[in-house]
Amino acid sequence: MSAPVSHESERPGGPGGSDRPGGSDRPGGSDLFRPLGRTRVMGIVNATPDSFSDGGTYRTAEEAGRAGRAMWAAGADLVDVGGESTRPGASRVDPAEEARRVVPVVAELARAGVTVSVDTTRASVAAAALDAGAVLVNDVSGAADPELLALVAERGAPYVLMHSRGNSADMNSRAVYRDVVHEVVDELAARLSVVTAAGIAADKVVVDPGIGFAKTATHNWRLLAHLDCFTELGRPLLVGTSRKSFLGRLLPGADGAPRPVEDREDATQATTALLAAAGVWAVRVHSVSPAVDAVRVVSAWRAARSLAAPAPARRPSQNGAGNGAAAASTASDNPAGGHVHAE
Ligand code: PMM
Repeated sequence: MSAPVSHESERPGGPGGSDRPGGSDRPGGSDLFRPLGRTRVMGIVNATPDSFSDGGTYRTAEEAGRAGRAMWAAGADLVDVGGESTRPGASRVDPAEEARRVVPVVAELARAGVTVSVDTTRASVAAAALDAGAVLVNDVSGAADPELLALVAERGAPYVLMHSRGNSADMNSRAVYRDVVHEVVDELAARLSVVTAAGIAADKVVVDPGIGFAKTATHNWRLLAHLDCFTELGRPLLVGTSRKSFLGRLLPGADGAPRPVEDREDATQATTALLAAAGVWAVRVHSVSPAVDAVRVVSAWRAARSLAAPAPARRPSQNGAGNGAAAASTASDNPAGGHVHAE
């Protein structure tokens, strides 16, 4: 993650950003693209029996709504409500059933003043969710359905264009790339043309590399390491790493088995910090409160880096070679020595 990837020019007012969580820097639906000088946090509410992480967590729309409101209270900028699992191998849900799962949750959250997005690939579900108060359509299909695009264009809604190949039945077999970063960027650029040709204004589109969608763990890491390549698309970037299997594979247990979903939260927050430092528009997470904290930490770090004062001079060492602690503090104080971009 070597360069800022958002198009935001503002900087936070001071270390830690402003008054998070739930403060006045949290914009409503019409303000989704207002520069905040920080990464937004999108909380996930999957009203599904079978999503890989939180599937089956909520028995009723009221429970899902309560969870969404708790995310909002914890400082989420958006809450993304989905009614169909997208995990590889998941079977498709009837659109009427998907709407039955999603719409009451969207309606309850919107009534409570929460900025809601709907995670769907279907025009009928998106229409019902927008009617119920959703302000953003999050389409993991990669703009596969012209009907959905026409609906989003007609409503003038902001739209997330996520990269994927195929569907949940065949996406794993399609995870074959020569150069995953440039192929994903090029494929998103091609789909962006389809989206705008369908009448969706380019300035309403968010792009997403689709971590875990038709990608191996190696592909995911390469994409995360080269998000700066996505700036050529000229659109804000949303990234969803939360609890995904590439984190489980990175952190196997003593038996070699991937770390289970429920124990991937700390690793998720490490990716949140990296993504915020890279300047993405938003991260999509199951656990909002630690993500909000991670974003605040990065805001403080970025603010300190952008202060006019030069980096502290290196102290002459007593023995010429220095000791470990001195070397470590010098490396972290010197912007040129860090791994992540200078602003
Ligand atoms: N990942 C999932 C579902 N929807 N939407 C976007 N834009 N980006 C993602 O990475 C993404 C998504 C799968 O995760 P989940 O089943 O926990 O929601």
